Amino acid sequence: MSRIFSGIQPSGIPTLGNYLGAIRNWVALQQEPDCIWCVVDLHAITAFQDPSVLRQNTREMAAVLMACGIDPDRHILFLQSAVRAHAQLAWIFNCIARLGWLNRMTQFKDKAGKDRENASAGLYVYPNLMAADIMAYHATRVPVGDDQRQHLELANDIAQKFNHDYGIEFFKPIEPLILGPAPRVMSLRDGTKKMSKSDPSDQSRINLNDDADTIALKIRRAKTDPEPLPSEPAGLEGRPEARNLVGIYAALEGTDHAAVLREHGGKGFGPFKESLTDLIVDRLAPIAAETARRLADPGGLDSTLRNGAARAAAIADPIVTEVERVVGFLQS
Ligand code: AQP
Repeated sequence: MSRIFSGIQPSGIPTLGNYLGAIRNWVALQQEPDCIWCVVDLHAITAFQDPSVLRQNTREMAAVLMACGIDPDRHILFLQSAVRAHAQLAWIFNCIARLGWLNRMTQFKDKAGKDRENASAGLYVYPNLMAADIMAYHATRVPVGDDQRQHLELANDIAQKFNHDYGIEFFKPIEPLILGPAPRVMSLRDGTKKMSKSDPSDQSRINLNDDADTIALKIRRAKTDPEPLPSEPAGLEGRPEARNLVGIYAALEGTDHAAVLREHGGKGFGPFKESLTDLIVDRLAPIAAETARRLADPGGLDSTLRNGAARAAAIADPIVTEVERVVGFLQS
């Protein structure tokens, strides 16, 4: 069976988008024998993080993942910065990837915004580090949200060029696993923008640790349009905010847009938002409670992560040492 790898940045409190687009799928994939889950703190510092906030968010992310059902005993859960192989392989990939490839990455354009000259060099080469994360483990299946598809295509370009340049079949193609009915959850303030944990507006997202009152307020304030909900999915065309709320409802209920609209079509947003709030609170409350329980034992949490890092390094170190030998480093 091919190995599964995925990561998440501790760049804030994980959102409903992270949950529906990634974490929930990771939990389902754990029936497979060999999964590696990584809290990617090296990626997080591509935008400045206050050190004490980063430490807090990193523990919180690990606690949330376990609260959602990530199993650090049967699989591996660890912090990216604790395994040096990621940064070592990323440097080699910086020398394989072409500037032209990186220039096409839409996430860089979105995140750098208008002030491109002021973005960190790390943000620009982020996809090379992501390729290293995966290939340091010879992982071939990567569950991600739809927004990461382009980065995985670039990872495959790097793998192919490495194999070609050194005349060796070392890296295998990577397959994105884009799963579930909500591969892209959008902002509550703008239905054309992805919901992000680092969005400056807290009102744009549902955080996995929001309490019931906060969730109710955010959903009540979520942007909508004046029309009632349509009775069929075709009626969501051109209505991104309505489509997003219906999509969230469908994903949490494990159904599709059509079924949600059969039940709620024709209603105004007021009653629909109340039902949606109840559903979100019902699904997230147990996660928030379990996260709090795990955070109350930071020593236990850190020891789980250290153990995960040792097991991850035992896989990655020999692979990266072999890459270094292939490129011609004398001591490898
Ligand atoms: N809105 C989303 N809908 C569906 N999936 C999403 N993911 C993120 N946002 C959504 C998926 O979550 C996984 C982890 O993402 P990440 O933390 O590594 O980076 P990201 O994609 O940049 O996530 P954020 O929340 O937007 O973080 P910031 O704000 O720090 O950039 C990925 O699989 C991603 O697809």
